[in-house]
Amino acid sequence: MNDMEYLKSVMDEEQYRKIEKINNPELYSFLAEHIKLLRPSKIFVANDSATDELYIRNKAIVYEEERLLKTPGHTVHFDNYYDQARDKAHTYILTPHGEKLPYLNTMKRDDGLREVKKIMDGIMEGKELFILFFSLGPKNSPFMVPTVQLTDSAYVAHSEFILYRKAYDVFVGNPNMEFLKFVHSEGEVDERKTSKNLDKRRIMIDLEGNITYAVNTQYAGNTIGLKKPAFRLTINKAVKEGWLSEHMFLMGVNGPNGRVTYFTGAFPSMCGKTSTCMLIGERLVGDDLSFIKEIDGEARAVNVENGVFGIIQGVNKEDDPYIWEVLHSPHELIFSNILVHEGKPYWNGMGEEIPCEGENHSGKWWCGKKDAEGNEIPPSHKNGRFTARLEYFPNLDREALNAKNGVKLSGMIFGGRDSDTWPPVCESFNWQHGVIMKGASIESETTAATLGKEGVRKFNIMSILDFMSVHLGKYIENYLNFGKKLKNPPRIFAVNYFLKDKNGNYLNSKLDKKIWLKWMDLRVHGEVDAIETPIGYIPHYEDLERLFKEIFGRDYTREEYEEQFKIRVPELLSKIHRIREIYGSMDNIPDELFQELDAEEKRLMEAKEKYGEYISPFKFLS
Ligand code: SPV
Ligand code: MN
Repeated sequence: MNDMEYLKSVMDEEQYRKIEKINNPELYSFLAEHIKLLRPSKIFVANDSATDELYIRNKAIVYEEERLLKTPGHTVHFDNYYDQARDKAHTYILTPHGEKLPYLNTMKRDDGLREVKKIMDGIMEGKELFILFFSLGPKNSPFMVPTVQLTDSAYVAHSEFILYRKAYDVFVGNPNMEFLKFVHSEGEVDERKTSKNLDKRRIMIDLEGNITYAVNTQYAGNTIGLKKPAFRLTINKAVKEGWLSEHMFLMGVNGPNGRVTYFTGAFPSMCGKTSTCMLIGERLVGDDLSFIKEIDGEARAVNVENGVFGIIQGVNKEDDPYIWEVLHSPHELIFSNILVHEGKPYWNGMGEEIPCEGENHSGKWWCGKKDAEGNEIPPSHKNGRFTARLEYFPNLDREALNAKNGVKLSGMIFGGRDSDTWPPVCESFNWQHGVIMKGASIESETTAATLGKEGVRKFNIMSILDFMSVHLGKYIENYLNFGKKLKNPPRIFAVNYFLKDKNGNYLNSKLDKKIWLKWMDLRVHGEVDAIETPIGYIPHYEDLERLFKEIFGRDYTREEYEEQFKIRVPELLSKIHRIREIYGSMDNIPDELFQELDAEEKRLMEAKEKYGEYISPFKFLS
């Protein structure tokens, strides 16, 4: 039996006809191989029709992976109590001979495929398999990466319809097209319909086959193939093809006279990524993943996705008016791992009274309930989330989201949680300096929200380390080469929202990031000068004073400025030593990286000689 005959034998007529229309032998063999492995009892192929999408939505309810909430269109999904985040320990990049990558698990390709296929053998018996077609990036654009997802989870399928652009039509119109492949099974579920065999949870990334596998898990960061599994594949693809696949938001900053200037931003989690791209009065394009390509000598950027899988903890009416509105309107929305009481969702830090009973990620919940380890269970999980289409956001820049050639990228922003080293905003001298000293040097302090000790600095290059499926040296080299293709590369900025004084109080308010963005916009357009320091350009006091006055109507004192923007030489030097040590322990790191570190160290030493260890920005004016 050939692949088509086999597919015909396992699908009903209507589903088979949808597959037959595509006429892509690679798709047929991928489907045949995996259907033989998974052995689903039923198969549904979704095209781009509203009917097929509704079929999936209904199945999420029928299979009890989601439950209806009171507000029309809203549902809730729960993951297993111990399946609430990406499982780094059980995620493996498959390499031909098990070659190591720093910071990530790797496994020999053959061994990894054998292991995961053994776990997945017959795993869909009694279940329905959904076959789905989407595009990463805008359809029929230079950015488009077509994808196929196989999953037995209607929740995963439903989430993808919210988060990505439907692309069955692209497959039908383009036989022999290359595509990425994602295979997921939630495995056996318990009475709450959550994945049960977490000890056999695996996420395998097969770079060579352009396939990812996820099994015995439901948490979206593991299972939604198009999100983080695909990201490991596209980082590799981008490095091979000379473009950038990044863990970055994409936003437009409104400037004078209706001007819009686009920026991407990379921040480790809990460091202000969402709050920056959702800033009141600015334009949202994407909150998590960007593709950046050179087109006609310009850097152009798109949002990889079409929706938001956002953290819900702490979302309240005052600080997050746009998200709040999305969460309180009757349209399609999935809440996950929040508290439900009488059909209403509640979450930690929502600014409203939370009832002392209901159902959450631990099952039936009451105030003071403890888990098996004796830890008190909060009303919602700290990684509880919402899944929503971007089109619902009042701050969406619709045109930018749908632009086939993307938007012109004028600036890239890098930031981490840093209590004592970087100033609030600083512009690099040039592309190479920015790539190395800002992006490749990101460190972030651990918070109470992560396991382990608080305040420990963790290296996180471009905030992409969890997904770094290629050698770091290759990744950096690709970045440096990318800049060389551009007539006028994006400016690179570093921000730090978390500077503290000696008493541990934050030096900036949460809102100040808006001022830094407006300053970046002015810099991009050559409308303000800046002060040259050993680490890059920082704002003049007078420009910030004016911006604080214009935007917040408040005084910004010389003392505040001086304290925030002083150059902290000892901390900056220690950082250079740490970063040098990290890269020094790896092979094949480009020389340019060490040259930039040495040059910055030298500039800092000279400044220290001249002005001392903690240097007022005013000193650099003379
Ligand atoms: C992140 O952790 O960076 C996220 C959420 O965007 S997840 O989908 O889990 O990766
Ligand atoms: Mn992310």
